[in-house]
Amino acid sequence: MRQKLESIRNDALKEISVASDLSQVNDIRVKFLGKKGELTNVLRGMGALSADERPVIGQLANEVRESIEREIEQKMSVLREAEKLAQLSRETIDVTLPGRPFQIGKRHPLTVVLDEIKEIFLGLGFEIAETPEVEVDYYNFEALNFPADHPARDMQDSFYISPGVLLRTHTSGTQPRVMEKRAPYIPLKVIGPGRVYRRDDDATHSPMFHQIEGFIIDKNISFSDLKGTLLVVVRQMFGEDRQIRLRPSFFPFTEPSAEVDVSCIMCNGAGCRVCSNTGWLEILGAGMIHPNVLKMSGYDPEEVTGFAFGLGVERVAMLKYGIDDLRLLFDNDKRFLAQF
Ligand code: FA5
Repeated sequence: MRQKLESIRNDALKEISVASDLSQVNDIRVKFLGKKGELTNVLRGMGALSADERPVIGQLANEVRESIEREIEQKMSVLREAEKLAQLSRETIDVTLPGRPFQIGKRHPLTVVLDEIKEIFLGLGFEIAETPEVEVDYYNFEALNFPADHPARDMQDSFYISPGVLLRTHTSGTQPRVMEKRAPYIPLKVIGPGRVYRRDDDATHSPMFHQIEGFIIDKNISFSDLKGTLLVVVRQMFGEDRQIRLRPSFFPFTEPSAEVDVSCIMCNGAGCRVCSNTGWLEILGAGMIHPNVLKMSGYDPEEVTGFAFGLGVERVAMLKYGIDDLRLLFDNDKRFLAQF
């Protein structure tokens, strides 16, 4: 048995030394050390040995196994190294190939439009206020002269977080929030940009959209100040040949109130898909701040007056870039977004 073990060792080491690739070495491992391998077979016969011989032969068998395993490991690492070197010599690098271009990101078209509008108002001396998107009933409705159960609340049917707390339906809450902090300071000239939420969903209405609230409070502010300011802003935004049109409307927090349209930039008023063949696109609601609203937030309507407006940012982007479905702005298709 001793001889048998020695000859297994010699045969295995000889075969390992001439093996030329990893799969051959693996076959050798199976042949000698595997479940049905030669060494394993010899060990199975150990039961027949005497009690004296068994530990001696057992120790020798372990030595033989260890020396074969060691040799296999060494050979494998030599072969792996050789394979790596061979692969490196096969691979050549062509340093004259052009590099991969980096993709440079861009601002979202809505961010571009928002920044542009903010810039125009900052130039006119407005300050920017930030107010919360999750709003309490008081600032979204009550302080804007919408008492509980007022039917005008239905037009903005909304997403409630809990009773009395909702995702704001417009940015008009900026008015009472800023006024009650600053009253009786004049002149107050503020814009409040941000996201708003409504139960709407079609080509020109999204459930989440952006508005920019704007308002001025001072002595002797009149409706013509509102009209003049809006005309200046629209012309800076869309070009000097744009016209605006004011249509009578109703908001509980302004009196009188108006919806404001801009002559369509795509067809110059002739009628097209973007403006639904009317020649005009509604971009904002506006009016003179209602005396109740001024009073509730600490201003004296006998002393001061003010105007306010709420501009739809997506509508401005549609008009500026000729987009006929506002939902494209939120689909996150890079082929669409990369155009702006
Ligand atoms: C308001 O939200 C008023 N808070 C505006 C206002 C402010 C009036 C201050 C008076 C004084 P309105 O619901 O009309 O008004 O919305 C204003 C603008 O937001 C619209 O002209 C339109 O451009 C845009 N808008 C309204 N709903 C959506 C919608 N679902 N998706 C995209 N834009 C919308």
